[in-house]
Amino acid sequence: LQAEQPYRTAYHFQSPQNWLNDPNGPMYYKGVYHLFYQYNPNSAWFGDGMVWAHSASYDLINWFGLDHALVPSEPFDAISCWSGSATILPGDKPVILYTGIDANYNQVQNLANPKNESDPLLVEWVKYSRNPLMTPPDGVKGDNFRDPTTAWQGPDGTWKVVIGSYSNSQGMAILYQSQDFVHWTMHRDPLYSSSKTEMWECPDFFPVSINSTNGVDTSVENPSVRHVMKASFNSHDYYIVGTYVTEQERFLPDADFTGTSSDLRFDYGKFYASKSFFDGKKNRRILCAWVNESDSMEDDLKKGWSGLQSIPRQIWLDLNGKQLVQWPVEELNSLRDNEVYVYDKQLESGSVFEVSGITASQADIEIMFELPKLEEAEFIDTSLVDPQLICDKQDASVTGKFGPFGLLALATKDLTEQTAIFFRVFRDHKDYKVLMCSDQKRSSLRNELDKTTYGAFVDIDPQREMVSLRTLIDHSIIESFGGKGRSVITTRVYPKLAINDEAHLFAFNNGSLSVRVSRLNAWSMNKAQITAGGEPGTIS
Ligand code: DQQ
Repeated sequence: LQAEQPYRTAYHFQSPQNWLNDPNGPMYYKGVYHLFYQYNPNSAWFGDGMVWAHSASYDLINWFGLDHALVPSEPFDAISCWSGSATILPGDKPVILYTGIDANYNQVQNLANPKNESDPLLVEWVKYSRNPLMTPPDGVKGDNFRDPTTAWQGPDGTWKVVIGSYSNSQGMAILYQSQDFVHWTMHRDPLYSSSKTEMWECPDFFPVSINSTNGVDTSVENPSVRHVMKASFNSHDYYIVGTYVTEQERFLPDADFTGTSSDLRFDYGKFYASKSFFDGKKNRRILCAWVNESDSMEDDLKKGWSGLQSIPRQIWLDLNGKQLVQWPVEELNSLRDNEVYVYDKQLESGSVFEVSGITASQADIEIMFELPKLEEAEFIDTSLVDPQLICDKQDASVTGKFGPFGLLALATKDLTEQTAIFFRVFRDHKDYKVLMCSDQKRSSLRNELDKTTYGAFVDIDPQREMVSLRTLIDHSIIESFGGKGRSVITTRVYPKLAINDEAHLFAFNNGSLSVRVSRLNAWSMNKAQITAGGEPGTIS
């Protein structure tokens, strides 16, 4: 099958057929991880009739399918069951808040409870009879009111939840409060709003520890945490870090959204509608997201499927307090096999070397670069501020001084096909700037693919730290973590020739100065056991 379907992945979550998008209600409950997700049982395209498909896992990597958890059935979700979140209420009682598209195509918020709380698989869900709990308030259009977050509880016991919206030319998180999780009142002001943003989809609001990579549960509020507000719009997941003033129900970000390329994103490539949850098993916060296709809709019909889930990532606040850091969950390492490594290898200007001995279409690579004579780096052109534009203009074929150097993934032997994930290091006054790029221009001989270049600055000081990259390659998806997870770029590529056993992996340096690979470790990745919800064999 892999021969006929070279773009299917081996260790990313995907469905055997049809369309999937947003992760919904991820949670850890009684020893089991749950992933619900938006799924169209009828087509490889998005459409009416969206359901919450459901898979479960013991390790976030291998998944087994369960019956659909929520399907359109009632007036309050007659057209579709759209995105939402899970909250675990005191007494270990999980509940779901989700958006129903009602019979009039209005967006309303609904509650569902497990039929049997003692079942760790939470297979059956019962919709609350008095749904909907929230309907579009005055001034909010019926199609601008969706995607409830995980709720949190204030010190006085009040429950709070935010809903994504758009009103008065501002994207926003509308705040609702409740004493009993059933009767909800809208707060006077949104928890946060911004005129620099469009409609907010899938907001997420959660605390992060200021001095630990450990996660904290969503209701934690004390001086050792700060808060993150994330919103999905403009095809990306943007976030701001700030202080949550519980008594006033205000979120005070360190810096507002600006609507420019300097806004922080979880991922500077393809990664949308993400959702995080607190994993009480390992005291960490986990982030997962939908990664859509870059081929045409006709291709999706031909393939019969569309959409992947990212590898779940642990997420925490950088020690500098300015941004988040992400790293694939450690459980992914259990799929690593056949390690090959290279230590202390000089990469002269213009050199390319093949990393052989692994399945290059299904691999995990960690590489660290040392830059001798750092002071010889070229000065950055300060008129260029948008990293994505710099990466596009100065793509992998354009020689600089330090850079481009990095990896050529899913490449043919002769390099006609290649996806280049690379760095450039610039001087900026007395400091340095590290640019990370993912260049898809030569990723496939096929046309009619979206081959947009992606780029981001990586907040590391190359005087103190090596320039590092971890890249996960899985047939048609490449997830790259720069600077130990400070900037992440995910991309989708569809090589024509560099598929399966014909795919190769190289390290390269196309800069005029030589760089040193201090170390490279690469692994073939085994296939994960994944069955999606609603398939034959599903547990019901
Ligand atoms: N996808 C869902 C919506 C959400 C959007 C519908 C984000 O609830 O706003 O599938 O991708």
